[in-house]
Amino acid sequence: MNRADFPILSEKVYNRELVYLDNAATTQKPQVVLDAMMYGYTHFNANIHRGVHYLSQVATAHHEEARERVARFIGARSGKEIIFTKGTTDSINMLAYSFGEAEVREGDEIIVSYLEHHSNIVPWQMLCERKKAILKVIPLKEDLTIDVEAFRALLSDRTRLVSIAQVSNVLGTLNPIEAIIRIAHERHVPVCIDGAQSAPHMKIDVQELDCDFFVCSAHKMYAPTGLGVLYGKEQWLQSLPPAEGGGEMIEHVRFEHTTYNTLPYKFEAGTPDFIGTYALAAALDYLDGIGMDKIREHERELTRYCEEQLAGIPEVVVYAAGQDKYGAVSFNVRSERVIHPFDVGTLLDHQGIAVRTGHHCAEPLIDYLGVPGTVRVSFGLYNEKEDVDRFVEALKKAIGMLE
Ligand code: 7TS
Repeated sequence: MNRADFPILSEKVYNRELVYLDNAATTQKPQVVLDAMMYGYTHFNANIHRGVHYLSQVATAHHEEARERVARFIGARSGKEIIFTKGTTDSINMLAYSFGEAEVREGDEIIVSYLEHHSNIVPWQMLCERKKAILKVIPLKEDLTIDVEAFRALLSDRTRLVSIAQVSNVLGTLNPIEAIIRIAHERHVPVCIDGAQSAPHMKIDVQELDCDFFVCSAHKMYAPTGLGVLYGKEQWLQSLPPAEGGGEMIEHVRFEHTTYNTLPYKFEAGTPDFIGTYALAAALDYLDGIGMDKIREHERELTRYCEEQLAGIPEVVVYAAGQDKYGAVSFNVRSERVIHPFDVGTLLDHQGIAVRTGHHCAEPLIDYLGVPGTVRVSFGLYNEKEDVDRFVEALKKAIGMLE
């Protein structure tokens, strides 16, 4: 789908046509996004908000329009609820600091799940260390799905926040976040959704989900890198303290006392990536132009097809096999033993197939699977069945060489 819009996909690697199947790590950029970056630097590069001059006003207007564009894309009530950050990791760290300062005391509890990316574990661990709070972990069922009943039992009067991924970056599976949010809210516990792996693949509506916070990365959504979003319900963002100090986040600065800016600027210290936000808006226009539902169905179909093809190779073990997947499939090759995923990845790479191998920054889940890592193929909107065919053919060749 729309492959011709992505110039990098015509690159050759090792003199072969590139098959890019590492989209969960980062996505390639369509020409409209590359053009937006170039347009921004060519026509309105000037620092925003602080300038009276023409270029600064144009740059500010584009940046604020981009904020409204993001709000529409994820169904937020307004741009006041959209904080621009450096990415998902930065968003979660910012939230862990800000929420932690205001809401977490000694003996309180934060809940995450077993299959989180390190970005949704370590910032909470650091908070727990700082505050002498306790990190609790929702276990998985045998089929690697989230154990919702176990989650219900983990909630207590000391639970302050639940933070969980919508889609697993390793398994590609969709977590039951509607149930998690409903059950948490019955106990008046707020929920943060890590949307790094869902926002690129499906329509997001934070109001319908009723999550309290939602985070994602622009670079996984066909937009520039170094940019992300922290969505928070306005009443939460109003009450939480800023995580970082500096320019722009202030109202007045006196040595005796500083007062803070209004939302969303209270959380945005320093010069933001205002060219990146302009290009992000172009990426979101591009995605909506195709239609997020169409993208979701196209990628679901690709993962289904990929699993079908892998099922025909006896040495391949797919994780969470048979479950609906949103963009990613993880597997290993076993003959006498598990062949190290790095070896499989290297042999695929030499045939022009870009996949990711290792723990995918989710070591607890990989330990739970009892393997050194997995090989992960992950799809973007531009992938086609022919990419799967070329990958499967290359994998069969690799297995032949390794056995
Ligand atoms: N959360 C999830 C679920 C992710 O998949 C990732 C990145 C992050 C958070 C962190 O995002 P960042 O943009 O701040 O780095 N996941 C991956 C991956 O699976 N392979 O490379 C990066």
